[in-house]
Amino acid sequence: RELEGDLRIGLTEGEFDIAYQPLVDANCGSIVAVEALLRWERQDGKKIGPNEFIPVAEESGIINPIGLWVLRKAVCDALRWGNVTLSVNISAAQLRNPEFPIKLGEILEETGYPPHQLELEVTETCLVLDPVVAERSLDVIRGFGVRISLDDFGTGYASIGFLRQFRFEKLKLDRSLVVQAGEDDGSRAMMLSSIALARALKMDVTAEGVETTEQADMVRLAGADQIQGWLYYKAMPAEEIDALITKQD
Ligand code: G
Ligand code: G
Ligand code: MN
Ligand code: NA
Repeated sequence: RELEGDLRIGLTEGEFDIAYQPLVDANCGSIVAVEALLRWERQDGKKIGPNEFIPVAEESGIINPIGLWVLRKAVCDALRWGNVTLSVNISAAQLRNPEFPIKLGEILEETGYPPHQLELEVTETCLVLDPVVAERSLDVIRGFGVRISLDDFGTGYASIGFLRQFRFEKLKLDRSLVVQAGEDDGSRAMMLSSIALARALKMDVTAEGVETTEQADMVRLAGADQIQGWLYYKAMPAEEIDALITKQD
């Protein structure tokens, strides 16, 4: 309860910020996208991670204004980054909110951000709780030209039918699957067949949490389109992305 009140104060007092983690093209290594990752530093200097506060924000509903703040801020930052794709995490409570697609449309219109350069990351739990509402919202969002990616794939139970039903534009292979694929044959088979399936369904594939060159080689050979991980870049402030992209162009 206390954290919930602090989240409200944090939002009005400007305690939130966004760090961006680049995604690189698996073959040439250039930055093709960035993922927005929410950061919270309270007045007293204490940093609290999203894994801790997002669940509280979801339960209390304050994730809705926070999520819109993230979208607006990220889109404004990303306007400076040319044709780099912007990826934003969306939680279940946001997707269940019928206002969400309307607000998203307003943000796109007010900022003039190109919708096809925006990607929303959803997780399986976002969709299984209320698949009918979720699918309706996703249809509206896709109508704007925004892409949808399935985050954390390999950690849950997402079935083949599920992938077909929601026709995600991208699959993000979870770090745990990438790590395990380098360690045992069963996990490796899962990683290989997940990528093959995604590609057969015309989805883009990003491998997450790549920390070693061995993992990078493995997922590249398996057919991943993009790689995200500390081997290349950690999440960083917007100003550092400005500099990286200026250098790359
Ligand atoms: O980098 P990191 O520790 O920040 O992220 C931890 C988790 O928090 C990830 O699962 C990520 O998807 C989630 N997360 C980060 N930023 C946001 C956000 O803006 N909205 C939502 N809903 N989740 C986020
Ligand atoms: O759940 P989601 O994929 O949205 O969250 C991404 C999370 O993974 C963030 O917490 C981010 O900081 C973290 N992350 C990104 N790259 C790496 C990596 O190479 N290694 C580890 N351990 N974590 C990573
Ligand atoms: Mn994500
Ligand atoms: Na993930």
